[in-house]
Amino acid sequence: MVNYALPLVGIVGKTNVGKSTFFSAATEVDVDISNRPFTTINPNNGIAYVRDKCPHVEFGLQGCNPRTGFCKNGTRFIPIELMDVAGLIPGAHMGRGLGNKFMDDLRKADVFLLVVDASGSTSPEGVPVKPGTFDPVEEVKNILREIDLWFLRIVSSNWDKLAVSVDTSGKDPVDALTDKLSGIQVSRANIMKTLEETGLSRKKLSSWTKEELEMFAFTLRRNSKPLVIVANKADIPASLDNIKRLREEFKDTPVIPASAEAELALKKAAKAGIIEYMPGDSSFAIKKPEKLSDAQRKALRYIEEKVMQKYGSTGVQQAIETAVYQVLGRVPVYTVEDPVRLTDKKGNVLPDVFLVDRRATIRDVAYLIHSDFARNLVGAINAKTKLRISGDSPVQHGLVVKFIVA
Ligand SMILES: Nc1nc2c(ncn2[C@@H]2O[C@H](COP(=O)(O)OP(=O)(O)OP(=O)(O)O)[C@@H](O)[C@H]2O)c(=O)[nH]1
Ligand SMILES: [Mg+2]
Repeated sequence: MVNYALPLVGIVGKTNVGKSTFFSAATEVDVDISNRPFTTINPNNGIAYVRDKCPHVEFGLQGCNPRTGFCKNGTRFIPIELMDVAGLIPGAHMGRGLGNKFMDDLRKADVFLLVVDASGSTSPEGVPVKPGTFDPVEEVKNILREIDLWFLRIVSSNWDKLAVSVDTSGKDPVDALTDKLSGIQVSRANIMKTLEETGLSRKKLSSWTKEELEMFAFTLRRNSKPLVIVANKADIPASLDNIKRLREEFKDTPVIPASAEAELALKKAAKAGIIEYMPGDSSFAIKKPEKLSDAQRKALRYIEEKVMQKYGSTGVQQAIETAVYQVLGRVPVYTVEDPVRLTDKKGNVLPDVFLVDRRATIRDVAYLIHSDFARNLVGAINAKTKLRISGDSPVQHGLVVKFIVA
């Protein structure tokens, strides 16, 4: 049994901006959606996918047998975990709205999708208003501040006690901080990087000022919870100009225009057999135009004109892939027993694929299967080149590999 953690992508944002719509569109899980603040209270968990060109095509095989996810028209859909939580409003850290404690549900997230109402048609409290009334740039700043303050709450809890015990016992502060923050998916490397960047690596923990603790928490948040900005409600015309401004303002963060509502409608129409549509596609085809109601025809025309022609896709699939591939730097690696037929022992074609860090080695992938397996690894075969490679070779996107074990 293969056991490995899927990348966990957390959806955060102001209340009533379309987070649950995005979640539902991506996972096809039905959840509460409505045009009022604080519809979601408890977190929603589901499986979404990143796409990859399935290697079975390049190898000239008829198809494949994924153990998880699926393959359609030569596109492999590889599972990831998606989580949708309650919405934040300014002052959440002081308990306004639903507060920010529910962010703890997202402490294990590897990356965040920060969903923003690009049309500016919801107030900072999530109340619906005329498009263009509010500024999504301010909205992103507000949410980043609330996420930072959530981090600060975690970092500073029991701080004095920790600081004194580290300073008096001579324990390595990096070890102590790594232990303390393991619950929020912060690595040792990230803690070291953050200490360097903030100039705090040589300063005794008990002598950190309030400002230094804040700087540490905020920098650590940036280093350990990278994000993608999802400029949602892009179908509303007021969004176009705001998306430009978001890109100018947040230069280091990908900004993906999206219409979660359009993706949800297309997925439902495809399920009902009304249209032909694959997630992430730049268009859809109506199967039986004569069967459409006027309302359906109008809705599909709206999506075609306001979303597909303008942005090239609904952005939902693109946002998830930007988070997993570009920001997190994961790459798909396929493992097989037979490097010619690309099968496992039972004859399943390309059954397993792992989303691993692009800096991983072949041995690291073997570890995901079993530690004994990795220890006894003597090399591997790259199924595409049929060449033998060493366990220390780096992985690449789309690598198909057979392990050689002593
Ligand atoms: N025009 C437009 N409306 C959208 C889009 N996505 C979501 N909405 C609408 O926005 C409203 C809020 O959607 P939800 O998905 O419930 O928002 P949320 O962020 O989960 O809200 P809370 O759980 O209450 O914080 C609903 O009326 C959706 O139909 C979109 O892409 N375009
Ligand atoms: Mg919601």
